[in-house]
Amino acid sequence: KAAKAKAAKAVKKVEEAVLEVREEAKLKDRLNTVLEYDLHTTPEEASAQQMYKALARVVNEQLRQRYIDFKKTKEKAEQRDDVKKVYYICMEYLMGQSLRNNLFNLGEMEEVREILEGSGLTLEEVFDCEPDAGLGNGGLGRLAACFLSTMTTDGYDATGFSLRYEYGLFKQKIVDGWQVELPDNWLPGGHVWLNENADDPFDVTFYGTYQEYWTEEGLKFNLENPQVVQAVPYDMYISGYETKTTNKLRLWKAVDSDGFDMATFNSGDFTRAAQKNNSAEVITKVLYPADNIEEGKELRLKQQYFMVSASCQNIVRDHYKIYGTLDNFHKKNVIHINDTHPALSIPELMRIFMDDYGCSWDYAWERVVNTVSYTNHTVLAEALEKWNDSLVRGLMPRIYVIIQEINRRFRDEMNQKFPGDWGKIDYISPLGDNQVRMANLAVLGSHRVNGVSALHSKILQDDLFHDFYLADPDKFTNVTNGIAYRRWLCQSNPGLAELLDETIGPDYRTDYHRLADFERFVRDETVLDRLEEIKHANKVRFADKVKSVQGVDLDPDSIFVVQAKRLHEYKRQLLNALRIISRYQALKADPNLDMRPETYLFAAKSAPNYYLAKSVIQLISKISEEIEQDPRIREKLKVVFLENYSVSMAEHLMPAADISEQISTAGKEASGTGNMKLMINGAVTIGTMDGANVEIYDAVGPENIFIFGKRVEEIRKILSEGYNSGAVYSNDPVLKAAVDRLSEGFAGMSFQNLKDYLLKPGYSIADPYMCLLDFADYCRVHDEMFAVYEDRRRWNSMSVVNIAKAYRFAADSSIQNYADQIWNTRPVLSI
Ligand code: 4GP
Repeated sequence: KAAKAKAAKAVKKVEEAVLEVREEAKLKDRLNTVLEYDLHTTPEEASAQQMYKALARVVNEQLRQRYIDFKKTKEKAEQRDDVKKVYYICMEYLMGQSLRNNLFNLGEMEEVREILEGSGLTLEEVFDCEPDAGLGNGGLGRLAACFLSTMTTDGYDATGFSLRYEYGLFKQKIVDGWQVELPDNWLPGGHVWLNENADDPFDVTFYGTYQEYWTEEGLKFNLENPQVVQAVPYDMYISGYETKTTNKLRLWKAVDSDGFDMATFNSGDFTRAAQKNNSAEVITKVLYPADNIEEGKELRLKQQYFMVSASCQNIVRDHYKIYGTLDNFHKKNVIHINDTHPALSIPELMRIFMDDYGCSWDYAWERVVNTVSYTNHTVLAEALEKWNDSLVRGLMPRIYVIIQEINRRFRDEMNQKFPGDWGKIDYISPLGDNQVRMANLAVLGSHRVNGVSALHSKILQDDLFHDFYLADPDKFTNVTNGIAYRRWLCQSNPGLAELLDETIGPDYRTDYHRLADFERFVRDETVLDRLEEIKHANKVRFADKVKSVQGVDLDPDSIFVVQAKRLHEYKRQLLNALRIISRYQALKADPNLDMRPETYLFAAKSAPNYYLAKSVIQLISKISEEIEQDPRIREKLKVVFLENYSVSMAEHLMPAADISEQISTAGKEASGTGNMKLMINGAVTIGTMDGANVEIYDAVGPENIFIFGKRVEEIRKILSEGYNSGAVYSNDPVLKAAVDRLSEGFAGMSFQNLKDYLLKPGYSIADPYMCLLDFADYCRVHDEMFAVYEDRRRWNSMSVVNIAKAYRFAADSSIQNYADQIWNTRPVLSI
């Protein structure tokens, strides 16, 4: 029996090998066909660009086929009670490049490497031809991308919805230290991944004159002369790692529904004919380049409703097609709204249920609330969306009427809970002060609300949404963010991935818990030495990259200190800069200071109209410029502002970092995910007790992280007593010298404005994010950290613990939590 089983196993293996060889041959044949017939070249003569295009087409075709195959699996699951379709609606998906990711997931990287051998091209050269799909700003958009990819690997039936922006996040150029924005025209290289479905559009209605009237059947309405815009879907297939599951990200493009107005054009009014088209198509022209900030512009609201309306119509239609009823809508679908941007899903679903499917209010409301869930991503007051009533009413008259009714019923309900407490009720209502408050709408229209780290979720309950929490505590929960570690570790850091394969075995690639096994090697000298070599090699690789794109030399033997994230006051790049200034001053005073050379790497984009953030970029650039002019100092201290931070740059940067700077004012960073990407690549964190840093601290223990600064409660207390940055400044000579140096400036440019910001009236609060308050502690802990860095054995063992404990921040864990606590669903396929 045993021999038989063995033989059967051997036969199966041979069959698999044969299949693989055939697949490989197929891949090669298909590639050659595309090169020959579509691009009119040969594998030997193809340029890197042509090779990228051909490979992308072949891979996209493969994914399309897999998507079709997976549909059959999904259809079987439609009758299961424990499975729902997950729809993740988000204004941003920061996808980055796709070719490497897809080849890696499909297990085709080595085959393609071999195929390329004959062509004289390297994989890297080919990957470099792909523009990043930068359809997002920062944390929120990258999280959506990590989640969609992880849901796919983990076998969920998941669909992402967003917009097909013609221009992604701007390209950043630094000119004389100042950020300049250039358009990111990504489609010429990126559209190969977008599969147009011109036959399946939806109509989205704006404006019009709205009138209600009574008939025998009740209240009816009429909308005259609306603008109807067509939403045309473009599907990007999403691959998962070692799985048959294939999902899609559906991106909507706005198209003028009447087509081009030929009559007007023919009558000679060329401009008006073109303008009419433009007014529809401008909706999906460009991504708003602001992160953590409200953009109260009409076009932004139009974008939101356009995305929401097309997506919700699509979801309801597909459901009805399968089941022929909406009775089970909430049992079969999850609609997750990522931040408040898609909150109009709530009234839009009500509209579709009532107006298109003839449902009653109560029937519709029960289904909508039980389908929708909402994640909050920021507590910053300036990021909580509020829209003027008149804007909403003018743009979406029917939706406004529905929001009014939601508001009326909600206030009645709250009056039962908090009788007569109108102050409270006014505060949490969706309508008030002539505004539509999107956060209130999102909370009351969802059955679950979550924050993105334990601390942030607690702040939501205790503070931002406290009254909602009192009314319905069970609605609130936490799901800590996570990262797609197969991308951020296995793909970006092949050296480390190989070491993990050798030490703990490759199972960690499919089961994130296994990563924890790496901690066993915390005292293994061979492993620690390997880790040191891998980090060094990554630093060399990164230095080469920086040299080629920016012409700057980095010293791989220096310490790489990295702060990479959007530029924001609360993230406190200015605190980092102040400390660097004080380092510079110390070195100036004593150029012979015995120290290992330090390299400070900043990567950050600022919102285009955020003047203060742009000043900070300029400050960093000018410090860098001045230091470069001093040969004695530049050997020891180097500051580099990396231009045009993007997902693909992050993929090179994370593996090369020694130190991860996570220094936001406590209570302000909802979670952070860069902290997780750096940690899993072996960097050690210096940070405040904020966002997910708190959980990193819990995971690695106090001896493997460097914590400084005031805690949330301390900050609250100081603020209530009145924070006086001037007193902090006067009492600390090192700090004072650094701040004073801002007026004198760097490389001939004064930064008096930043000194004023930190100290002076003229700003309503001086130093609102308390850089000065945390400065001394920051410097003290940094010194400690540098001292520990010199103990290479200890440092590398800290790295081991950070890598091992990062298993807690695998997006797979977050997705499992969403599925269990919020969505109440399971995978269609298990890995
Ligand atoms: C970001 C938060 O600032 C960041 O802490 C969090 O990790 C990320 O969302 C994902 O949850 N918020 C935004 C935004 O990007 O635009 O509000």
